[in-house]
Amino acid sequence: MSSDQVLVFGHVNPDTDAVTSSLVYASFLRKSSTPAKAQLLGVLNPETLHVLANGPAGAISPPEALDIDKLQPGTKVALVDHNESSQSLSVLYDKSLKLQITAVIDHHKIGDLHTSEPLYCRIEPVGCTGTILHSLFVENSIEISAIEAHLMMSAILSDTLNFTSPTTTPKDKKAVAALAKLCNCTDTDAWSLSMFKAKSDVSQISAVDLVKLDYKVFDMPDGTSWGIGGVETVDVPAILGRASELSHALDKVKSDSPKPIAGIFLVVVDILQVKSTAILPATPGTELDVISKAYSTTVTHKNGVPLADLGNNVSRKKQLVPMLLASLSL
Ligand SMILES: [Mn+2]
Repeated sequence: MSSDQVLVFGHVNPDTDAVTSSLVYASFLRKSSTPAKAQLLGVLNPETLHVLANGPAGAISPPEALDIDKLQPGTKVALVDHNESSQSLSVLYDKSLKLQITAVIDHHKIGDLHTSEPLYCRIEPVGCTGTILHSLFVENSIEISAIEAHLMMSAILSDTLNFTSPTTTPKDKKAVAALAKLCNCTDTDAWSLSMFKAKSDVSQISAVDLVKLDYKVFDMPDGTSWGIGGVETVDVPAILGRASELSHALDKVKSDSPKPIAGIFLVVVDILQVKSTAILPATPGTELDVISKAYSTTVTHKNGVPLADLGNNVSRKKQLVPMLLASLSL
C-alpha cells in the first residue's frame, strides 16, 4: 500500500456511525486530493448491514477489514468516531510501528489521544460523527453524493435514536434535513424504524457476541477499567428473555478480557420508550455497589439475574460513562 495513503477507521466493535464515517471521511479525503482508504475493525452489526444493503443506488460495499500484519511502519491513520486507544487498533501506539495519526473526527470525550506531529482534529459535542462530516463537506464546498448523504443521514438517525437521545443537537437535525434531500429519503422516521428493527433482530447472535457487539472499555480515574456493552432494541422482552445467558456471557467477557476489567455490564436500551436496564454479570463483584451508587438505583434479581433500572439514562457517552466517572472519582 502506498505510504501516503491514509487508512481511515472507526472504533472496534463498530456501530453504524463508525463504519459509515470511515467510508465517508475516506471519500472526503480523496475528493480533497488525499489518498485514503476506509478500513474496518471488527464485524458489521445487523443495522449497518441494513444501511449498506439499502443504498440509493443499490448495495454499498463495506470497508475492507484492516490487516494488522500488513501495516507498514509510519502508516498514516485517521480515527473517526473514537479517539481512545482502548477502543482502537491494538497497535495504535506500537513503538516500532510508529503509526502517524493525521486526523481525528469525533464526538466523544477525549481519552488518551496523543501524537508526535500536528494533526487535523475535529471534535464537537454533537450527536454523531456524521454531523461533523456533513459540516466538513459544506465548509469545503465539496459536493455530497447520494450515497454519502445516505450514509451520513443513517448514522445520525442511528446515533441519536431518531433524535430522541439526549445527545441530539439542532445541528444533527439540520444535517439530516439537508442529507435526506440529497439521497431522496422522503420519510426519515420510517427509515429510522426500519434500521431499529434490523438492529433488534439479534436472535441469531450468541450471548457473548451480543455483549461484544457494541462493547467499549473505558479507563477510570481510580486507575481501573470498565467494560460497557450496549444493545439498542425495539424488542426489550426478546433481550431480557436472554438475561440469564447474557449475564453469564458478561462473566466470560470479563474474565477473557486482555486488559483487566474491574467491572462490566450490558445496557439494554428501549429505543421506543427511551429508557434502559443494565444486566450485571452472573457473579458480580464491585458492580453491585458501583452501579447502585453511580446511577442512584437498586440492583434487583429477576430469575436469579442481577438487573438495574437505569431510568431514562440511555446515552453511554453523555450519561452512563460521565456518571460512572463522577462516582469513581469521589
Ligand atoms: Mn458515533
